[in-house]
Amino acid sequence: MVDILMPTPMMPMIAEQLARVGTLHKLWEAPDRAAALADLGPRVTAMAVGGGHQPIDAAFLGRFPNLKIVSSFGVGYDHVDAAWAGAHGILVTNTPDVLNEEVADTALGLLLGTVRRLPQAERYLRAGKWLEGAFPLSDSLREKTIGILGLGRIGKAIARRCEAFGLKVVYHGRNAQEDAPYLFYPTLVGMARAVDILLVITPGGAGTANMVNREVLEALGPRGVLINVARGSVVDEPALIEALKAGVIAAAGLDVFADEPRVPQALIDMDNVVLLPHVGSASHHTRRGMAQLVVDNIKSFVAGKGPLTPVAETPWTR
Ligand code: NAP
Ligand code: 8YV
Repeated sequence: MVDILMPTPMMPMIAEQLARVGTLHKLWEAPDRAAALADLGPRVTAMAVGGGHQPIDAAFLGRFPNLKIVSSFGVGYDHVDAAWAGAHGILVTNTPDVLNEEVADTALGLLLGTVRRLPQAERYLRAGKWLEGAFPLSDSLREKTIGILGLGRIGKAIARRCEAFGLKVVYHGRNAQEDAPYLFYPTLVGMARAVDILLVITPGGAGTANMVNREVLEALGPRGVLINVARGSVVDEPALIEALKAGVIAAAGLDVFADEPRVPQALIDMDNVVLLPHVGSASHHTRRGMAQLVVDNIKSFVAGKGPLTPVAETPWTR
């Protein structure tokens, strides 16, 4: 039997199924964490990790000399040091594709909510203010251009929805994509200058840290709207707060933050932002699909068939 470690709680269906694949160790239930780690360290060959806030870094991974696979919940895996894992022969898997449409739906909901000020309008009604007069007119999606930073699997699902809403779609990434029917901007600042809405859906991590900085926000301009459904780390959060306060941009819709679940009070206090608690993929349907993929990666690996969805840093040759 393989020994499988789960460092933090995950969806019950993951634990139930993994307990049938091998001996499952729930680290958070151990009365003495240090003793449990010392005991399990050499035995653990597989690990299932949440997309949460505990970093699965080199210091942690280094405690498991026989670890072969880390199956991570979520498509983004910036909480896992996949480069270190790859260099030490450990596979990392994530949960791509099964969440594309859900996250794209959330992104469009956040976009509409932010531009049309729907949460603010709802608060207005609940506060009884409609009796005193109509809610003020809002900005509109009509005749607008949206720039997508990160035209990947989810970015493309968002782009298709934006087209249906009549938006003009353009994009920026490290590479122009020949088969994408949208205008490519080779620089982020150049794209920000040209669009009304900047929507961020890249991976997090060092490669994208603080990409959306003061210069980009200034280029987006005083009528510009920022939507971030990627990672908080992609946006310079203090610069964003300053930009929103000073009218450098008009509004922001944020599903992700630099230090989740802590959200700066300055953002909570602002009326020109819409804030969501990282719910991009958070439906029963989609979370079940992601959970199943976490299990299936480990099952497939244990059965000698290799991982189903290895990340780029830990390629697998069948
Ligand atoms: P993906 O298919 O790998 O797409 C990522 C895109 O980002 C690619 O188009 C890539 O294009 C671009 N990119 C990567 N590094 C870049 C850089 N340094 N500068 C500019 N562009 C860069 O990933 P996905 O499946 O669409 O997921 C994207 C991310 O969304 C995840 O990693 C996660 O962080 C986030 N996410 C958030 C939620 C949520 O709940 N809010 C849910 C799911 C995912 P190039 O290679 O051409 O640069
Ligand atoms: C998850 C996400 O909510 O897949 C991702 O990258 O951000 C979300 O779908 C998160 O990973 C789980 O906490």
